[in-house]
Amino acid sequence: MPPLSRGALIVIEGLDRAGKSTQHARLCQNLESQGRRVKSLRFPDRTTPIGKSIDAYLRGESQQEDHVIHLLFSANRWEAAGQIRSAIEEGFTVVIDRYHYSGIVYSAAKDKVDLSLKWARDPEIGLPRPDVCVFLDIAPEVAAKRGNFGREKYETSAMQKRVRELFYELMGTSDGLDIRVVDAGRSVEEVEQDIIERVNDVMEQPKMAKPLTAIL
Ligand code: NYM
Ligand code: MG
Repeated sequence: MPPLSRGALIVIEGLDRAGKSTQHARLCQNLESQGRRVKSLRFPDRTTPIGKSIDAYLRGESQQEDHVIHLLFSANRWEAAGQIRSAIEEGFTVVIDRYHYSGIVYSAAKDKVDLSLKWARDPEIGLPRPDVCVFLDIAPEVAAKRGNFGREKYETSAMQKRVRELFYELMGTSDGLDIRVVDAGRSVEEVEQDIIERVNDVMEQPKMAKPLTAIL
Protein backbone atom coordinates (compact mmCIF):
# COMPACT_ATOMS: atom_id res chain seq x y z
CA MET A 1 0.00 0.00 0.00
CA PRO A 2 1.58 3.36 -1.02
CA PRO A 3 1.77 5.94 1.80
CA LEU A 4 -0.91 8.60 1.61
CA SER A 5 0.09 12.25 1.56
CA ARG A 6 -2.98 13.00 3.68
CA GLY A 7 -5.58 11.06 5.62
CA ALA A 8 -8.98 10.15 4.18
CA LEU A 9 -12.36 11.53 5.26
CA ILE A 10 -14.80 8.66 5.56
CA VAL A 11 -18.46 8.85 6.59
CA ILE A 12 -20.86 6.09 7.61
CA GLU A 13 -24.52 6.91 7.07
CA GLY A 14 -27.88 5.21 7.34
CA LEU A 15 -31.26 5.12 9.04
CA ASP A 16 -31.49 4.75 12.81
CA ARG A 17 -30.67 1.12 13.77
CA ALA A 18 -28.94 0.41 10.44
CA GLY A 19 -25.88 -0.75 12.41
CA LYS A 20 -23.84 2.43 12.01
CA SER A 21 -22.26 2.48 15.47
CA THR A 22 -21.12 -1.16 15.25
CA GLN A 23 -19.75 -0.76 11.74
CA HIS A 24 -18.17 2.59 12.56
CA ALA A 25 -16.21 0.98 15.42
CA ARG A 26 -15.18 -2.01 13.29
CA LEU A 27 -14.07 0.18 10.41
CA CYS A 28 -11.89 2.23 12.76
CA GLN A 29 -10.30 -0.99 14.09
CA ASN A 30 -9.77 -2.38 10.59
CA LEU A 31 -8.08 0.81 9.40
CA GLU A 32 -5.87 0.83 12.49
CA SER A 33 -4.84 -2.74 11.85
CA GLN A 34 -3.77 -1.62 8.36
CA GLY A 35 -1.35 0.70 10.16
CA ARG A 36 -3.30 3.92 9.74
CA ARG A 37 -3.72 6.59 12.40
CA VAL A 38 -7.45 6.98 12.88
CA LYS A 39 -9.67 9.64 14.46
CA SER A 40 -13.22 8.63 15.21
CA LEU A 41 -16.00 11.24 15.36
CA ARG A 42 -19.77 11.27 15.35
CA PHE A 43 -22.49 13.81 14.67
CA PRO A 44 -24.35 15.05 16.51
CA ASP A 45 -21.42 15.55 18.89
CA ARG A 46 -23.54 15.77 22.03
CA THR A 47 -20.65 16.96 24.24
CA THR A 48 -20.44 20.61 23.09
CA PRO A 49 -22.91 23.31 24.28
CA ILE A 50 -24.67 23.17 20.89
CA GLY A 51 -24.60 19.36 21.03
CA LYS A 52 -26.25 19.44 24.45
CA SER A 53 -29.15 21.48 23.04
CA ILE A 54 -29.48 18.96 20.20
CA ASP A 55 -29.44 16.07 22.69
CA ALA A 56 -32.22 17.66 24.77
CA TYR A 57 -34.28 18.16 21.61
CA LEU A 58 -33.80 14.57 20.43
CA ARG A 59 -34.79 13.22 23.83
CA GLY A 60 -37.94 15.35 23.84
CA GLU A 61 -36.73 17.44 26.79
CA SER A 62 -36.87 20.70 24.83
CA GLN A 63 -38.63 22.13 21.79
CA GLN A 64 -36.95 23.79 18.83
CA GLU A 65 -38.35 25.40 15.72
CA ASP A 66 -37.56 23.13 12.71
CA HIS A 67 -35.23 25.58 10.95
CA VAL A 68 -33.47 26.39 14.20
CA ILE A 69 -32.69 22.76 15.06
CA HIS A 70 -31.52 22.25 11.49
CA LEU A 71 -29.03 25.11 11.83
CA LEU A 72 -27.87 23.80 15.21
CA PHE A 73 -27.07 20.38 13.67
CA SER A 74 -25.11 22.21 10.95
CA ALA A 75 -23.36 24.47 13.48
CA ASN A 76 -22.38 21.33 15.39
CA ARG A 77 -20.43 20.21 12.28
CA TRP A 78 -18.96 23.66 11.70
CA GLU A 79 -17.55 23.75 15.20
CA ALA A 80 -15.55 20.59 14.34
CA ALA A 81 -14.64 21.52 10.75
CA GLY A 82 -11.24 23.03 11.55
CA GLN A 83 -10.26 20.06 13.68
CA ILE A 84 -11.27 17.66 10.88
CA ARG A 85 -9.20 19.52 8.29
CA SER A 86 -6.10 19.65 10.48
CA ALA A 87 -6.35 15.96 11.39
CA ILE A 88 -6.59 15.02 7.70
CA GLU A 89 -3.59 17.22 6.85
CA GLU A 90 -1.60 15.57 9.66
CA GLY A 91 -2.28 12.20 8.05
CA PHE A 92 -5.11 10.94 10.26
CA THR A 93 -7.92 9.04 8.61
CA VAL A 94 -11.09 10.56 10.04
CA VAL A 95 -14.08 8.25 10.26
CA ILE A 96 -17.41 9.90 11.08
CA ASP A 97 -20.70 8.37 12.15
CA ARG A 98 -23.24 10.62 10.28
CA TYR A 99 -22.46 13.92 8.54
CA HIS A 100 -24.22 16.51 6.37
CA TYR A 101 -26.15 13.77 4.51
CA SER A 102 -28.17 13.03 7.67
CA GLY A 103 -28.32 16.75 8.31
CA ILE A 104 -30.04 17.33 4.98
CA VAL A 105 -32.40 14.37 4.77
CA TYR A 106 -33.70 14.26 8.35
CA SER A 107 -34.70 17.92 8.24
CA ALA A 108 -36.14 17.71 4.71
CA ALA A 109 -38.11 14.61 5.75
CA LYS A 110 -40.31 16.90 7.83
CA ASP A 111 -41.80 17.82 4.43
CA LYS A 112 -42.28 21.51 5.07
CA VAL A 113 -42.53 23.64 1.92
CA ASP A 114 -39.91 26.06 3.23
CA LEU A 115 -37.49 23.31 4.33
CA SER A 116 -36.47 21.75 1.02
CA LEU A 117 -33.40 19.61 0.33
CA LYS A 118 -31.78 22.70 -1.17
CA TRP A 119 -32.53 24.93 1.83
CA ALA A 120 -31.27 22.21 4.13
CA ARG A 121 -28.05 21.76 2.16
CA ASP A 122 -27.01 25.40 1.90
CA PRO A 123 -25.52 25.77 5.42
CA GLU A 124 -23.30 22.72 4.74
CA ILE A 125 -21.52 24.41 1.82
CA GLY A 126 -17.85 24.85 2.67
CA LEU A 127 -17.53 21.97 5.14
CA PRO A 128 -14.78 19.39 4.40
CA ARG A 129 -16.05 17.09 1.63
CA PRO A 130 -15.87 13.37 2.42
CA ASP A 131 -13.74 11.14 0.17
CA VAL A 132 -16.38 8.46 0.57
CA CYS A 133 -19.68 7.97 2.35
CA VAL A 134 -20.84 4.41 2.94
CA PHE A 135 -24.64 4.31 3.16
CA LEU A 136 -25.81 1.32 5.19
CA ASP A 137 -29.06 0.53 3.48
CA ILE A 138 -31.79 -1.21 5.42
CA ALA A 139 -35.56 -1.44 5.04
CA PRO A 140 -37.23 0.72 7.72
CA GLU A 141 -39.32 -2.31 8.81
CA VAL A 142 -36.16 -4.34 9.48
CA ALA A 143 -34.50 -1.44 11.34
CA ALA A 144 -37.62 -1.01 13.50
CA LYS A 145 -37.30 -4.59 14.76
CA ARG A 146 -33.79 -3.97 16.08
CA GLY A 147 -33.32 -2.99 19.75
CA ASN A 148 -34.10 0.42 21.27
CA PHE A 149 -36.00 1.72 18.28
CA GLY A 150 -38.55 4.42 19.01
CA ARG A 151 -36.76 6.15 21.88
CA GLU A 152 -35.77 9.43 20.26
CA LYS A 153 -37.35 12.03 18.03
CA TYR A 154 -37.45 10.93 14.33
CA GLU A 155 -37.57 7.23 15.29
CA THR A 156 -40.99 6.57 13.81
CA SER A 157 -41.65 4.37 10.80
CA ALA A 158 -43.17 7.22 8.76
CA MET A 159 -40.13 9.41 9.33
CA GLN A 160 -37.59 6.62 8.64
CA LYS A 161 -39.38 5.70 5.42
CA ARG A 162 -39.24 9.31 4.23
CA VAL A 163 -35.59 9.64 5.30
CA ARG A 164 -34.68 6.61 3.19
CA GLU A 165 -36.51 8.02 0.15
CA LEU A 166 -34.66 11.30 0.54
CA PHE A 167 -31.29 9.53 0.92
CA TYR A 168 -32.01 8.00 -2.49
CA GLU A 169 -33.01 11.40 -3.87
CA LEU A 170 -29.76 12.87 -2.54
CA MET A 171 -27.82 10.09 -4.28
CA GLY A 172 -29.06 11.51 -7.59
CA THR A 173 -27.33 14.85 -6.84
CA SER A 174 -23.64 15.84 -6.60
CA ASP A 175 -23.47 14.38 -3.06
CA GLY A 176 -24.27 10.99 -4.61
CA LEU A 177 -20.87 10.92 -6.34
CA ASP A 178 -19.25 10.11 -2.98
CA ILE A 179 -21.87 7.62 -1.75
CA ARG A 180 -21.47 3.83 -1.88
CA VAL A 181 -24.55 1.79 -0.92
CA VAL A 182 -23.98 -1.30 1.21
CA ASP A 183 -26.78 -3.78 2.03
CA ALA A 184 -26.96 -3.60 5.84
CA GLY A 185 -29.56 -6.35 6.15
CA ARG A 186 -26.82 -9.04 6.31
CA SER A 187 -24.53 -10.37 9.03
CA VAL A 188 -22.24 -7.91 10.84
CA GLU A 189 -19.17 -9.63 9.30
CA GLU A 190 -20.50 -9.50 5.74
CA VAL A 191 -21.33 -5.81 6.05
CA GLU A 192 -17.94 -5.13 7.66
CA GLN A 193 -16.11 -6.82 4.80
CA ASP A 194 -18.05 -4.89 2.18
CA ILE A 195 -17.31 -1.59 3.89
CA ILE A 196 -13.55 -2.11 4.16
CA GLU A 197 -13.37 -3.16 0.50
CA ARG A 198 -15.17 -0.02 -0.65
CA VAL A 199 -13.11 2.22 1.60
CA ASN A 200 -9.81 0.64 0.46
CA ASP A 201 -10.90 1.10 -3.13
CA VAL A 202 -11.44 4.84 -2.62
CA MET A 203 -8.14 5.22 -0.77
CA GLU A 204 -6.31 4.00 -3.86
CA GLN A 205 -7.85 6.69 -6.06
CA PRO A 206 -5.70 9.54 -7.49
CA LYS A 207 -7.78 12.14 -5.60
CA MET A 208 -6.08 10.99 -2.39
CA ALA A 209 -2.85 12.60 -3.64
CA LYS A 210 -4.63 15.98 -3.73
CA PRO A 211 -5.76 18.14 -0.78
CA LEU A 212 -9.14 17.57 0.80
CA THR A 213 -11.87 19.57 -0.98
CA ALA A 214 -14.99 21.31 0.32
CA ILE A 215 -18.70 20.64 -0.08
CA LEU A 216 -19.79 22.95 -2.91
N1 NYM B 1 -29.70 13.88 12.84
C1 NYM B 1 -28.34 13.70 12.85
C2 NYM B 1 -30.27 14.99 12.24
O1 NYM B 1 -31.47 15.15 12.24
N2 NYM B 1 -29.46 15.92 11.66
C3 NYM B 1 -28.10 15.79 11.65
O2 NYM B 1 -27.39 16.67 11.13
C4 NYM B 1 -27.52 14.63 12.28
C5 NYM B 1 -26.04 14.48 12.31
O3 NYM B 1 -30.11 12.87 14.88
N3 NYM B 1 -32.12 10.25 14.34
C6 NYM B 1 -30.54 12.92 13.55
C7 NYM B 1 -30.47 11.50 13.06
C8 NYM B 1 -30.73 10.67 14.31
C9 NYM B 1 -30.44 11.61 15.46
O4 NYM B 1 -28.26 10.58 15.71
C10 NYM B 1 -29.33 11.16 16.38
P1 NYM B 1 -27.69 9.17 16.25
O5 NYM B 1 -26.59 8.81 15.28
O6 NYM B 1 -28.83 8.19 16.19
O7 NYM B 1 -27.21 9.42 17.64
MG1 MG C 1 -30.40 7.15 16.71
